[in-house]
Amino acid sequence: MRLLHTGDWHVGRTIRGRSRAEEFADALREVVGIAREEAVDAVLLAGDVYDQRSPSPEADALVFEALVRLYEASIPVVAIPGNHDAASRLGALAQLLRPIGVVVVPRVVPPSDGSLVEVASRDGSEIAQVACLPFVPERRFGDAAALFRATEAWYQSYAEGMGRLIEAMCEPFRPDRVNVLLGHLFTDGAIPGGGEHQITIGIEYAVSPSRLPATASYVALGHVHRPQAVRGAPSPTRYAGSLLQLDFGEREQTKSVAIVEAHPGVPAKVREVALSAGRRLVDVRGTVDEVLAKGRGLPDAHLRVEVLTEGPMPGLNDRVRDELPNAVDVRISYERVEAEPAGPPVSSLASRDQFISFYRTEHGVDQVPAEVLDAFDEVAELEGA
Ligand SMILES: [Mn+2]
Repeated sequence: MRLLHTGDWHVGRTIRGRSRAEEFADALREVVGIAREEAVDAVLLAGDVYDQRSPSPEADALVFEALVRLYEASIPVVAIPGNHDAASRLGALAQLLRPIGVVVVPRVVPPSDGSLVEVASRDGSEIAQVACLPFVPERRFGDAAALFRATEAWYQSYAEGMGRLIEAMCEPFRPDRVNVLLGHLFTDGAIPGGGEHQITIGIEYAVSPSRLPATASYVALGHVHRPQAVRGAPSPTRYAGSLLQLDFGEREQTKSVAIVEAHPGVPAKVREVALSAGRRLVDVRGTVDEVLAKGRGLPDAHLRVEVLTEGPMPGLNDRVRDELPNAVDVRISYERVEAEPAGPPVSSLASRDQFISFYRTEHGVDQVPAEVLDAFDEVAELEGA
């Protein structure tokens, strides 16, 4: 059978406060299109469906539309929450989603209580059993472990416990089935994409790839935003990566979905299908003229602009933003002059001299530009200072 593995949609994510709804709509349409063209038997959605625990109605509409389109194409979906999703919210939605072929396993439960999801191929010749392992926050690990016959060894570390949890979740794997583990977790050695929350990417959360099941046909992971195969795992294992370049750490990454050809008793074969939807995130650096020229040549990208100048240039930030409407981040950079040896305490100065002292330290310059001082005087006058 053939499966499409995607995850880390993060629908609702903005970039420096700007909506990316159109990009999400395009990217989700592209994913649904690939699922149809490839005639996949199911979609595996590996968590972080939403960016926020309380998503906006707009984000909901985008996700619901994608799920309904898959239903119309008779493509079932198996989904788990990631660390960004509210498991309880997805759990409530699960009831509504079930009749349209979307099975959500919102929290860690033993296989006999619903975490092992069966999906048949269209022709009925093969059956996949998907062991669903939602993200387990460290503080909740005890609750998850308590559902199994956890021994003391489980509690030695998160990684060790997760290894045992994975083992228990995959225990029902059978050689006559396509066995899949669907999880949202961080494996040791994975290269972060840059848009993840750092706190959940770290050594204490890292599960050794060797703890992933050897009996799996395929392991479909979410959490890391750079699409990649996981080295050192006993079965074919991948992070699908995110849907869009979510932050500047993810610039230059081609996003993709994985098409998984799986049959019982053999390791799956995996193909990456690149996504073209969504704008690129691009760094632009140089003098004012350089950044404006480069930026005008990239009208479809979200730009992070760094302007190199000799010193502070009031109004430059606004000018760059005016001329490059797609600049989402503008910084002015110049070399800072070494701070002067301390004079009298700033608090003993008149407000104008306090401001001059502040400005010189803050901007690392000797002279406060005349127009800035004029502006200060104007404000000071209004304030009656
Ligand atoms: Mn994520």
